[in-house]
Amino acid sequence: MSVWGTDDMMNFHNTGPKHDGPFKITKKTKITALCGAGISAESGVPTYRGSGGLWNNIRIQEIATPHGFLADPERGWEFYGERRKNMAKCQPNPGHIALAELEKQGYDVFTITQNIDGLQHRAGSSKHKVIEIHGSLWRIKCSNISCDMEVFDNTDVPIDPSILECKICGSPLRPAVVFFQEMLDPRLMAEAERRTKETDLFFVIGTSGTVYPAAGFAQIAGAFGARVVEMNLEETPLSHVCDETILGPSGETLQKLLHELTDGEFKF
Ligand code: BV8
Repeated sequence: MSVWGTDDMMNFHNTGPKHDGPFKITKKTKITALCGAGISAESGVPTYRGSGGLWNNIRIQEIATPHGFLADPERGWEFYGERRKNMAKCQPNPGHIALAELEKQGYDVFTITQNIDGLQHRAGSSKHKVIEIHGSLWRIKCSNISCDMEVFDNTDVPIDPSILECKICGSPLRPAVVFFQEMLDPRLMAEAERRTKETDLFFVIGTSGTVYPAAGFAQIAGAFGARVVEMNLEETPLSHVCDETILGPSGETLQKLLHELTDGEFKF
């Protein structure tokens, strides 16, 4: 596994456990990107951990768990409403745009994002090419798991508090995101796993690799023969399962790498 900066980009090589020697991307290469908050950091969306991280200032148990949210939905919506307000001002950055452009230029690329900010869709990636594995802050659902109210889109900022009660069962409505201690959608998990297992090139972009089961996709990809390339500002607990770790902001490193690996064909 090699750790090197963006200026080594030109002599892209691989000393990872499974793959060695340079490689190229063609239109037949199956590419999958597992993304975390780091890919949105350059858009102004705060990350969760590290300096300025969202989780530094709140007790996760009280806000981002089902029982914590239900104990005080008003406090929950204060936290999530503030995040919606900030996210609404953010634009996709070259990291998101590189993945969307890769699809537009005819490459076989799929994104599994842990992010709930909707920026990969806004960058232009097709809906069926992005799995929001931890849900979306722009969708709302009933907190009562046995209620059959449909999840619905809502991008109002600020959100009208009078709508935050379920019309069917009277329970509080909540953001359609995956809280801690909550199962991920099994259909999304199955689709993400299927795609990961058939991937040739697996990017791990801007994630601390601390939250499971999402972080596990990097291991699965490697185990099923993919070349795993991490892009981050620093090494992470996933670095040891990656063939390479490229240090630098993903808004710069991703497009440089893709340009290099397609012999200059990919550019935007
Ligand atoms: C579940 C949505 C079954 C809400 C989130 C003990 C060990 C292992 C696992 C567990 C455990 N105890 C409990 C668990 C399971 C738990 C878990 O993994 N906990 C961890 C913290 C120990 N997982 C769960 O609970 C999951 N469900 O397992 O169900 C179950 C059922 C019942 C009981 C138990 C288990 C649900 C997990 C989903 C939680 N939801 N968010 C919200 O956002 O409010 S978590 C949150 O973390 C986000 O989803 C986020 O996406 C995710 C991962 O974080 P990252 O995206 O990686 O962000 P982070 O800030 O951490 O890192 C940013 C990275 O970017 C850094 O590395 C930084 O260097 C880099 N970076 C910064 N700038 C840039 C950059 N890189 C490149 N360029 C830049 N410019």
